[in-house]
Amino acid sequence: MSNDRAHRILPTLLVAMLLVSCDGARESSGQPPQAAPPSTPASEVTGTTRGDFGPPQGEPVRAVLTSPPNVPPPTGRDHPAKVIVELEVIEQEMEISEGVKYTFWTFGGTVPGSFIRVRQGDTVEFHLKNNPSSKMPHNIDLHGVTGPGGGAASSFTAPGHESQFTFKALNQGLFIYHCATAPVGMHIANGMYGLILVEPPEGMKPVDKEYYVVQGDFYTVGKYREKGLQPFDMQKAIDENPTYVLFNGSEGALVGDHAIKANVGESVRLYVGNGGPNLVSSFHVIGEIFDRVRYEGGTYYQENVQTTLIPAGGAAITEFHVDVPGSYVLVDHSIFRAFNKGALAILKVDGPEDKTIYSGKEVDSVYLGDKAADLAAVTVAAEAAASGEMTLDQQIKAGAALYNGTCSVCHQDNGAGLPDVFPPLAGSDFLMADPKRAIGIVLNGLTGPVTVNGASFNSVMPPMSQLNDDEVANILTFVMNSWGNKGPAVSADDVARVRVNTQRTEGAAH
Ligand code: HEC
Ligand SMILES: [Cu+2]
Repeated sequence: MSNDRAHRILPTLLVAMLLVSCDGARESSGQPPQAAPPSTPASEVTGTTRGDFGPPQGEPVRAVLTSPPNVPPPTGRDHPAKVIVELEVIEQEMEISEGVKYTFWTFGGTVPGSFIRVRQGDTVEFHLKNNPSSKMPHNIDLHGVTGPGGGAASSFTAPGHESQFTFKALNQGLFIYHCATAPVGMHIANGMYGLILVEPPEGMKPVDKEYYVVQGDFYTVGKYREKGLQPFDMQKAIDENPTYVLFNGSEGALVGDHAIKANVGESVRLYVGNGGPNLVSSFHVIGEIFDRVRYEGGTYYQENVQTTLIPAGGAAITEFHVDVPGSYVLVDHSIFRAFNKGALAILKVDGPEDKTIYSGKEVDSVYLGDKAADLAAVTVAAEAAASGEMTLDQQIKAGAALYNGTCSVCHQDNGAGLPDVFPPLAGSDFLMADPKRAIGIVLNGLTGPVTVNGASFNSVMPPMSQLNDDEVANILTFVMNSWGNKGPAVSADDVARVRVNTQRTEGAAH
């Protein structure tokens, strides 16, 4: 028996032995999700079956490519075909966060790149174009390709050129593709990845909604949400210290009007990838349980899963039903990434309540924080500040948006605080007595007894030094000019001076 064959048969034997030994084990668990094609011998019914179903039949077909979060329709074929894929590399500036631009390198103009869907056994004729406006050469390594470099060796493409190679999609599954041109890490960090689904011969089980989501980590010279065009930071990338961790390449990609949607009672399938380049994803949907996960994008599935691990350069297919309306939050459950680096997306479910499943009180702000706010005012202020024409009113509006979800959780929406716990900011004599001191309070936090308007507090405010200078300035300007307060405007330079002159212990955030 050849090594290769042993690999294929051994898992079958092991599964068979396990099933025999644990009487009454549910037949479905760990079994292949779909029946094998009729022609496959029983001994070969494992996920490792390679699907060479002979030469392509019929006229060549052109693959339908879609931009995220959309997924192409099923191939709907019962025979192998020749499938032509045309993908163009485009380097372009796009928004990575509200008011923050980044020069992305893309497959098809989006991050992740276009979704490719073929059937196991198809012969894929791949055309890679590199737009004439590109500055860099690029290529493609598809993890669904059997052959050296996954296509990379045959697809090196200079700006304004096109290359072509052909492969047979032997293995079914969900695969990452990415650029593999040196420096590889930089090409991936700039957004050069996407997913290719190789359907099983009998197709995927029909569901009501399918979506395409890929996580990636990004490295900018500026701090998180620092406005303007941000260059790539090679040292942060080497240190694996991302500024942003994002779904679909932008903080705004899947929130607000761009949230993915479903209706109560529907089944949802998410094709989820992780482009990396560095981080592993603990993919979770807050408020949902995956009925099934085809972990690692392979053939086997796990059931009733809370969080699934998606390696860099890997994928998973998650399936669930939505029973109750509301906002479901997709996160990387390495949770600082969700709330402080952007790894957050929304699935908005509409339809009637079902109080037998969930009582129905929905508080969006618990998990959404400032993502529920409209941060456009922040961009307006940043642009005005850049041209030296920011008005007090613009700064207050930007500060209001940022206060919401940042300070409001403790000091409350109306600035009144909570008796004995959080001091008021509205009408605070302590705050207004020394406006500059407030900058230090936000950057470094506050502990120990304080007296505000005659009431004493002795609690802890955590340092909020993750906020950038503009954000602190805008928030404090808003706070000092709201709810009856009448104070000065705080500038980003004021904040920068306090930040620089603050001694912090080794390792503390700046
Ligand atoms: C996690 C809760 C929490 C958050 C979030 C928070 N604070 Fe505080 N803040 C406190 C507490 C508690 C105190 C009192 C600390 C003490 O007793 O020493 C305080 C005190 C203050 C004070 C001085 C006392 C007063 O009422 O004038 C200011 C000013 C202030 N916070 C501003 C802010 C601003 C601006 C933000 C948002 C950037 C913010 N805080 C976010 C809990 C919080
Ligand atoms: Cu590239």
